[in-house]
Amino acid sequence: MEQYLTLCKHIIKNGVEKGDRTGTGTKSVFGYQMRFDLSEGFPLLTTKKTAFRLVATELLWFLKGDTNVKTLIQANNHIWDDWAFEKWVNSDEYTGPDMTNFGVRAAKEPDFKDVVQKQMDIFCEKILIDDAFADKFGDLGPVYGRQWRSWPSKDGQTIDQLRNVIEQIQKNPDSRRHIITAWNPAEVDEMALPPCHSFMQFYVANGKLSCQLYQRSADVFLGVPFNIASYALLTHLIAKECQLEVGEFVHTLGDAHLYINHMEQVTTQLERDPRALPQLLLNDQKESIFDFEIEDIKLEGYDPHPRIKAPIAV
Ligand code: DHF
Ligand code: TMP
Repeated sequence: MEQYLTLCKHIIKNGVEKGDRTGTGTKSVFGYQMRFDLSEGFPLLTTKKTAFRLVATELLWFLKGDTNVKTLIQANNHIWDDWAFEKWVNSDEYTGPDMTNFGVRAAKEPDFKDVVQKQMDIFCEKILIDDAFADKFGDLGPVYGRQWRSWPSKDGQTIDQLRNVIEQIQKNPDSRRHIITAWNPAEVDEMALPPCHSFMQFYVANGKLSCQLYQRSADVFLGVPFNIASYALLTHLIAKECQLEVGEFVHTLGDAHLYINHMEQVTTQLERDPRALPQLLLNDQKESIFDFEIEDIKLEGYDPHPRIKAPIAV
């Protein structure tokens, strides 16, 4: 995972200061590529503890075509809460304290952070117990799961891009068209967040499956460690289904940024030495990746440095 640390150093050295949608401020570079040989171990950061359980439950949520945070909250995964919460606090139904720009304000004011957390707890509770509320405010719009599994086509049908790609990898491995895109221009406006990891391609050579991702926007401290692990896991799952070995994960970034309020955390991380990578263990009894549950995915030998907390820009 040296490559990840090299990316951080590259942004610190060459990044330009740039404002951004969230009002936080970043240091940013445009265009960067990393390659991870998946046969060398599972690329989960060792220089800070990264919650693989959250990566895996999020990926299973995408694979099932789900777009409602209710399923994630039931799995005790809260990484998408803020973007559903935002819809609720901006709606007429919300009657609590003013939540304008709650993300930026919570990152700056500890007292306000507590106020947000209280409303967030109420929100999560309502999502879990009230189906109508969850249908209305838990759904993030036509995000990843919807586009991967049921991209709406012109004739009113839907396209299962993931199933089609798996079938083509099996039938026609040399094809140069193993593509899945989450970027649907007709629906971007309806999404809580337009897809960051937007476009992927698979490639088969020498009995190995590789994957390349184009990520248009990359929060290098918080999002990228999750994104690397998520696509590595996806590549392992598809390789297993297609009886192939794993090759490389090629990660291509568009706007690669470090948020200004993550700089101290990044510096801490850069002082640490990377450790041996863990190994991924997948349940061999499961025939299809569409049947995978969290119990079927295990990681062995993960011995990271401690977690480093950082505020997320909403
Ligand atoms: N917005 C921004 N600004 N950056 C992101 O990385 C991002 N990622 C999203 C949605 N919106 C985003 C979806 N993925 C965390 C990681 C990935 C993720 C969302 C959130 C995160 O907060 N990770 C923390 C805490 C994890 C935990 O709860 O234990 C971490 O320290 O890794
Ligand atoms: P943007 O839509 O203005 O680009 O903001 C999205 C932010 O979220 C940006 O900092 C990138 C980050 N992000 C990731 O890095 N990885 C992800 O998987 C997701 C969903 C978001």
